[in-house]
Amino acid sequence: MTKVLITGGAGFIGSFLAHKLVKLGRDVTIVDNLSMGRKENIDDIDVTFYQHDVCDHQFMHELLTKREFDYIYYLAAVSSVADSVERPLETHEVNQESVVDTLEYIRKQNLPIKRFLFTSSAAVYGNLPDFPKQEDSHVQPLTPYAIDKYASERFTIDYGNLYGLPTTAVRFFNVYGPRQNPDSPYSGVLSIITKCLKENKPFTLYGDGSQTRDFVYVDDVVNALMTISKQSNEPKVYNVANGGETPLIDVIHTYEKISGKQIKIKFAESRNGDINKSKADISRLKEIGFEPHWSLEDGLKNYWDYYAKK
Ligand code: UD2
Repeated sequence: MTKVLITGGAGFIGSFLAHKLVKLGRDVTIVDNLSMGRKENIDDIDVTFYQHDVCDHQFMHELLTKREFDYIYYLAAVSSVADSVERPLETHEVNQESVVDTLEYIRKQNLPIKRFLFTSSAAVYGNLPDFPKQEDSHVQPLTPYAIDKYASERFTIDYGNLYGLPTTAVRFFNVYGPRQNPDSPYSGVLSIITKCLKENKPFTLYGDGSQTRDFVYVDDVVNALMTISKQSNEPKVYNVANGGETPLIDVIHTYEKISGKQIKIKFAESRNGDINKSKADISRLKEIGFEPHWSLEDGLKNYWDYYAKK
């Protein structure tokens, strides 16, 4: 049976990936310290779960040797940019050192992996004018989070180029869907809007709502990861996005229609460093056979239905 490790597998994206892989009959192991993830995200699937920190190198080494995974999806991270600005050294240990340590251990021990996939972020592109963002557009990592994501992504690719490890990295754009944790002010904006709609609470809109994002539904993200990990090509980076661009205010109005509810908007100053326009060029992903299946409207419908049913 194919053995898969998902670090961060109890989190929002990781748990969707775990559900899909279990459905496909894979033997799935999850390492997650539950700092952002939740155990209930994976309670209903048959996985081996370790509540553990990926920074515990000894633990990770023993696990990697014992299980000899075929596929490793590296999603464990401190995903809050604000947190990385507050605690650059601690977040660096998770967002970069743990990744390099894992790659190095695989190299030194000659572990027989089929694919190591690291999840990076559109944050690496920063605020430069290149548009839409292509994988070889200029980068401008502006925060410790973005610096670590970029460096880990480069290490991942380099371990492929220098030592022949089968590696890949992806850059996530604005992923949304059920189970995204809305509890931090820096959580995905759609998880916050969903919570406000559900609880009839006002939503604080930073800026005038004209800022655009490339929103991609979590189901499409999982399909993109599956498509990418099947490739046996040289180490590459892929944008994972929908390839569309929607102003935030339009998203809010669409969601209001779908939910049949009106949201009370409190306008506030734009956030420091907020990006005005974001959109991915996903031709590289399309070249290997991926097509996004979820329009923003369908994704939002599914998202809302998930809560309506609960
Ligand atoms: C995303 C990533 C972030 C980093 C960044 C790089 C998420 C959740 N965040 O930030 O980690 O990679 O891209 O570019 O994927 N907003 C509001 N009200 C709120 C919350 C947000 O108006 O309560 C606005 C926010 O100011 C921004 C937009 O909504 O203009 C999207 O915010 P976000 O935090 O979901 O995502 P983003 O693209 O800023």
